[in-house]
Amino acid sequence: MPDRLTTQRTSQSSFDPLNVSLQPPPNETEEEKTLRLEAARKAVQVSRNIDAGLAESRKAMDRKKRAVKILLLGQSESGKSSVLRNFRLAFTPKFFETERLVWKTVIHLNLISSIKKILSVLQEEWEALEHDAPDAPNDTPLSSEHRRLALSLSPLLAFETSINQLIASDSSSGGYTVTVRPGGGWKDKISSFGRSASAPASPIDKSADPSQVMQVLAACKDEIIALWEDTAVRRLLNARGVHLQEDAGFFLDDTARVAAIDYVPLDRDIMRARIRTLGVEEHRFITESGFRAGTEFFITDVCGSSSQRSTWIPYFDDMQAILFLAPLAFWQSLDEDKNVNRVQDSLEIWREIVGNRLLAKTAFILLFNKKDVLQAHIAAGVPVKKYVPSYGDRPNDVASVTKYFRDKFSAYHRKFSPVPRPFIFYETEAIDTKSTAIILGEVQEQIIRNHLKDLDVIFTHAGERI
Ligand SMILES: Nc1nc2c(ncn2[C@@H]2O[C@H](COP(=O)(O)OP(=O)(O)OP(=O)(O)O)[C@@H](O)[C@H]2O)c(=O)[nH]1
Ligand SMILES: [Mg+2]
Repeated sequence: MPDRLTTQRTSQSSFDPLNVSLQPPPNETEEEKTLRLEAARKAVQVSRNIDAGLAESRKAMDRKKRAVKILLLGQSESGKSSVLRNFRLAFTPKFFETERLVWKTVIHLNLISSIKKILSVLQEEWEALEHDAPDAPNDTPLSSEHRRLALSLSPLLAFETSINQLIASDSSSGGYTVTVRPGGGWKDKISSFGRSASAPASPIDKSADPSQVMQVLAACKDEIIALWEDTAVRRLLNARGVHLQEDAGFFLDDTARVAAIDYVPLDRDIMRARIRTLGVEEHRFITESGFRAGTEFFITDVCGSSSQRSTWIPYFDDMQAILFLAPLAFWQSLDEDKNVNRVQDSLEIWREIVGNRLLAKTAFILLFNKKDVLQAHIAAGVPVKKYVPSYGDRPNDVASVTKYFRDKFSAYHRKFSPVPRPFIFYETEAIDTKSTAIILGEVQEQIIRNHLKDLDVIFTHAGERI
């Protein structure tokens, strides 16, 4: 009885070369026939798999086209990753919850980084004393008690090195900022320790176990507080220009809470944790809550360091919106170049980005982030004119400073945009999750509304409706 494949083939045109090649050879044995049919079945299966794969990738492309794509830009430490964390807290709270304990390890590393800085200042002081002539006057504020404290805290440094080796990129070792390998793999590495019931195999593994760090931190809690609250240590830090309170990821004032064994990071702690983004990270998620729950987002977060900005360009294509983070830290220079004022740097990037033709259809949303830090500096009387002479004799208050810089950003936006587009601007404080959630809700709504409008146009032209 002819098989189905043979029947189909014979019913088609005999001029089809494929058809001809699939014809059974003359004098085919039963065994050859079985093999041939098996090969044909496999070929059909392969072809179906390819079709399914193509359909799947077409669907994925279509999904990506409909998804909302946002690019976070701005200099290093402007708050891009913090805004992303706020986004996840506001719109994917269940997912956010699954990562809460991972942040505990990052916060512990931030705390140890601050301790490491204090210990290195103490060490420098002791080394300077050793190099002084024996009869030189010894006016160091440090005593043997400081040596004891430093010694008792030194094991923390070994833990920090081990955990960094576990999660960090090769280029980051030895610094004070937590830097992880690109992608989310580092989070799995931290979580896997918590999940594993068995003890780690080697001593290095053991010291990289975040729960071990937790134990040691809890045991050293009183020494950490004593060191940080010591007036001689504070004086020495001031004398050397080390202002830890101004550092990103500063948790020394919260040691009693953060180093407690049962510490669970608060939302605000997670927003204050510092972890430098390396490379470009694309985060895809579907919103669980909010006005338009179920919307798919692709949010791309980048590294803001000057040397990494060329890596942003490939991600310009097909973005609905750019959230541009620009803290008004007029008193600060870039870490990577002390001669460049931070606000001037933000303005330069802004000018280039708004003028980029690849982004002509992209909405720009400017966030003057770190509003709280600006308020604190203005309240402390830091004069804008000293750092930005063109500010002149305008009033040294938050409203005037904000207006001054907003006008500059707005003028660049108007002058350099390839097409006219609205200037959208917010003042934000990414460590305040409530106010940030409200702003992100508005931003999300604007972006989605524009995106749906665009999609409608695209799909109507193509003859299909979404
Ligand atoms: N006080 C205050 N701190 C903030 C605010 N926004 C962000 N931070 C902190 O600033 C530090 C840097 O923020 P990130 O979000 O890591 O900065 P980033 O732009 O992603 O930096 P890179 O990854 O290096 O490009 C973190 O410790 C944040 O907690 C804010 O509005 N106020
Ligand atoms: Mg970042």
